[in-house]
Amino acid sequence: MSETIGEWSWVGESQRLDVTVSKGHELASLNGRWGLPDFGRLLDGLSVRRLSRSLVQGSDSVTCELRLAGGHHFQMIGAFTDNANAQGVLVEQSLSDDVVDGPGPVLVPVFQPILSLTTGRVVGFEALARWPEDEEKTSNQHQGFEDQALASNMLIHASEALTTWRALPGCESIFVQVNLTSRDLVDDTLVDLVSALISGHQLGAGTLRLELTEQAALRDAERAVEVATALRDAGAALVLDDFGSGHSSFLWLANLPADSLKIDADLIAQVETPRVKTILEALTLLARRLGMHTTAEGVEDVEVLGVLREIGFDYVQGFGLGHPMTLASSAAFLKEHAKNA
Ligand code: G
Ligand code: MN
Repeated sequence: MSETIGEWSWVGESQRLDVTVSKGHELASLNGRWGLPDFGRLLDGLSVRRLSRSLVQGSDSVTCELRLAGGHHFQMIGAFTDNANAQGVLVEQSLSDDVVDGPGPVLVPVFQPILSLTTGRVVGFEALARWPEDEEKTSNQHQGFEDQALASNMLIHASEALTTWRALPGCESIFVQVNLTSRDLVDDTLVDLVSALISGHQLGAGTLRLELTEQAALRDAERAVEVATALRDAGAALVLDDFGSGHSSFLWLANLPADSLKIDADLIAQVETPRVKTILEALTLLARRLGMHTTAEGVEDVEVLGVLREIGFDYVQGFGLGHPMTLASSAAFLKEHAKNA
């Protein structure tokens, strides 16, 4: 289980580490403004070296696993905001570079490309969780592990992926979409984590996007809208996922300040049926009038791209355009696509 337990910032000039841990937390002893040698006294030997390497000769991103002398593990995650200063969050859980050891099976984040129907270029990716030792299972079948740990881990990995992609030529405004569940929305640490990731990695406004379904509102609709609004205020964009099937109502669309609408794959599969085409035309028009972008998901057949463009969709996503892929493959995919565009 991972949990955001506080925030940190590093001021290079004065070599000070400011740590704020939530009140009453057992790691609250880390609270304060520290010089590295003093903070180091709280840590085991290897951690001290790791910490000073991350902060003193640090590069862009900080992901530093630390162990207190007493045995507690936590992670300092964040990024440099300029040459000397860095900030981020403290997470209680162990993460490694690409593979996350959570409770249960090992999770690997993968990224599925989202393309613009106007330019044919990759405009963003949806981050998806995969459990490689169990290829057949999807995230839904791991519901037991779908807790804050999954959302936090995916948000952290997605933010790091963004910093990798946007360094590539022509990819400065690329976005990433992370799925959130109703449980994630009621977790008090979510807004803090999103906010810290956006400021720590200096992510452009709206480049970290959160996908929500109306299921997120089933527990407490008022609270869901409140948290969603706070996430948006923190600089994240909101995407209504799976719209047009299951849990998706016009009331939810009316109340949620969403930036983008993702139309369910089951509707897209029937795009060539006249009734469905009419519904999709009305939906894309409605979205545009509400100032929202639209994405057609589950596009397996590139032959329908012309019809989808004609209907008025902005973006497309699906196996026909690109399967979910590892971060390394996604960077190669981006380079290839920039060439072909
Ligand atoms: O609920 P959500 O829309 O987030 O679901 C995304 C899931 O859909 C992922 O598991 C992804 O692998 C899968 N997916 C993405 N594109 C396609 C596609 O073209 N066809 C099918 N069958 N599944 C897809
Ligand atoms: Mn989704």
